[in-house]
Amino acid sequence: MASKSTFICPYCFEKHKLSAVQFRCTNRRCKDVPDIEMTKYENGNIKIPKQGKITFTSPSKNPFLVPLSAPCPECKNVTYKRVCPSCHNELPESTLTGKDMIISVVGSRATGKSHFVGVIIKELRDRISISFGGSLEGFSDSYQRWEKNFGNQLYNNNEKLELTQSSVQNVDNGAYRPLIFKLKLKKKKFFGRDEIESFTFVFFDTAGEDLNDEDTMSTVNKYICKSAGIIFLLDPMQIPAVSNQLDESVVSRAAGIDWRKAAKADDIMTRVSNLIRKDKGMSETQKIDIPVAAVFSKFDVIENIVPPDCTVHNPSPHCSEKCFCLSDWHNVNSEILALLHEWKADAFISQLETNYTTYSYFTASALGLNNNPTSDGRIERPRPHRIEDALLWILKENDVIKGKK
Ligand SMILES: Nc1nc2c(ncn2[C@@H]2O[C@H](COP(=O)(O)OP(=O)(O)OP(=O)(O)O)[C@@H](O)[C@H]2O)c(=O)[nH]1
Ligand SMILES: [Mg+2]
Ligand SMILES: [Zn+2]
Ligand SMILES: [Zn+2]
Repeated sequence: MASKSTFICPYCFEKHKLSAVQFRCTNRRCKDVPDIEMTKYENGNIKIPKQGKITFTSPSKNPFLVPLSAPCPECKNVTYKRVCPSCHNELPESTLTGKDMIISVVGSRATGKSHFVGVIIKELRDRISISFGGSLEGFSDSYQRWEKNFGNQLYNNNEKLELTQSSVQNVDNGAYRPLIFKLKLKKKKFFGRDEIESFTFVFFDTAGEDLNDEDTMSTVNKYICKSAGIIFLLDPMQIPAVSNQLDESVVSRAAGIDWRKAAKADDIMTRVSNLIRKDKGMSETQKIDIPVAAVFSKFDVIENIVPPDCTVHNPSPHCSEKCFCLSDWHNVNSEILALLHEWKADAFISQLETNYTTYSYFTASALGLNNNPTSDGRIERPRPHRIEDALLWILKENDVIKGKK
């Protein structure tokens, strides 16, 4: 394994030497001190800083290795909590070893990003990880933040989520502060011995509002450039050739906003591509090698206008087959590409094909069939359709799971 001497924080995106990593005391009885770094990260008022336990560095002889624990200089208790020197957020092990899998979910306003993220995390934990012989654990307070910002609303109150506020105003959403989960997978070894492999997913749920100009994007959305995969959501309600075929009341319940006010998907794709090229110092003509899954969201609403013999109507086979089924994937990809052509979304297709080396088309419904929100925002418990396809494809592209004919 290649060692590295620097890391990039998934919260504030500052680059640091491994030797600069700090520890935070976890002893409840130890004194609280003003935490200027965390206050700044949360856009708080530094004249009335947030209080927190003391942070400190612990010298290491090896610049490629951060000690696992260190004693607090105040109370002498040993702590295992490692934090970023700039923002004081807790750092996962994978950040320090460079094995984070950053999944960026992007798309115009109201395309369904937050519902997608909120539901896929629940599914990963309760179903997807289990069918691949693994488990999903929240890192730090990610699970609690998922419950507060997504889970309670969707699964306890049975209400749809609000549109995400810009990270410039709200630092508590899944856009500014990513949701970090550890996925553990069982890897079959020879001689019947199982080994556990662990991956850290860092989910960013962008606010569509923040994807409207490159200046805001380059400060709040730097993570896109570091992604292991990009899930790009396309809202069929924002395509006139689709919404014209549907009942107006159905469209308004699924749309979230007036589609004429949303930025066009191809414009967002252009901005995202520019941002990545700038960050990586690439020329205009070089293609970007981050896998992009272009996903039609809200499949439940377009179900009846998609030809009935299409594979996309069937439930996703990957989890029950415990592998990524290549034949299903090929069918879905070509069906959705054909629909995009039919619906005159050629500008988006050519943006994707000229800017990226690896891309594929999918569809998903986070809420599930016959679960379009009512006009006052009520839903039944989400029962997603094919929500895992795009993510599993990204895992296949990153060699985490295998594809099978
Ligand atoms: N029928 C149906 N409607 C959905 C689904 N997912 C989202 N919606 C609708 O789309 C609206 C917007 O969804 P969000 O997930 O909030 O959209 P977003 O992309 O996060 O929007 P921003 O945060 O503003 O960028 C919701 O209020 C729902 O009305 C789905 O799976 N099915
Ligand atoms: Mg949102
Ligand atoms: Zn940081
Ligand atoms: Zn202490």
